[in-house]
Amino acid sequence: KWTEKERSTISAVWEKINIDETGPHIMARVLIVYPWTERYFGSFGDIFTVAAVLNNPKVAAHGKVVLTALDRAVRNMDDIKGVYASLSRLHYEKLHVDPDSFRLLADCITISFACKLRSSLDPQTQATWQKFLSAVVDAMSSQYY
Ligand code: ZNH
Repeated sequence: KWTEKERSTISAVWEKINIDETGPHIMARVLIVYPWTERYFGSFGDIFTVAAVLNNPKVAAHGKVVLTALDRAVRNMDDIKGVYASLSRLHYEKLHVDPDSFRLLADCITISFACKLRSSLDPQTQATWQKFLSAVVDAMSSQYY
């Protein structure tokens, strides 16, 4: 499914990302740009203003959790559906996350990565990276009925 060029491009992008630095940025971006996604995070306390989102340690921690899960997909590119089967079920059955929001999160990931990588995220690299994230979004949606 992936060409050697795609594999090396995806790995090269991923290697430039520090989960502890970029994870919090991603989660804050989703909550600020798409504020209705707040509804899933009732246990996170105050995330009702931009400043509160940016200073909330649970938001930051959750961003690291999500990027750590993305690391598993990068390391298992040939079985992304298998990697995320149980996580998909959790988001469907227990968390009731609208699968459309996986796409919103994916866009925030790309934008946060672009802020970090600047010109090295050239159009061709972005295309390959987004293809990878589409596979992640599909896999996260795979257990929805
Ligand atoms: Zn999610 C959780 C991943 C998306 C919401 N997540 C979670 C976890 C993980 C994840 C790993 C943990 C689990 C356990 O603990 O077991 N996510 C993920 C991924 C993705 C996601 C990979 C994609 C890409 N999510 C998402 C979205 C949303 C969410 C989009 C909404 C908006 N999650 C969520 C919640 C939770 C989770 C709410 C729970 C949290 C807490 O802590 O409570």
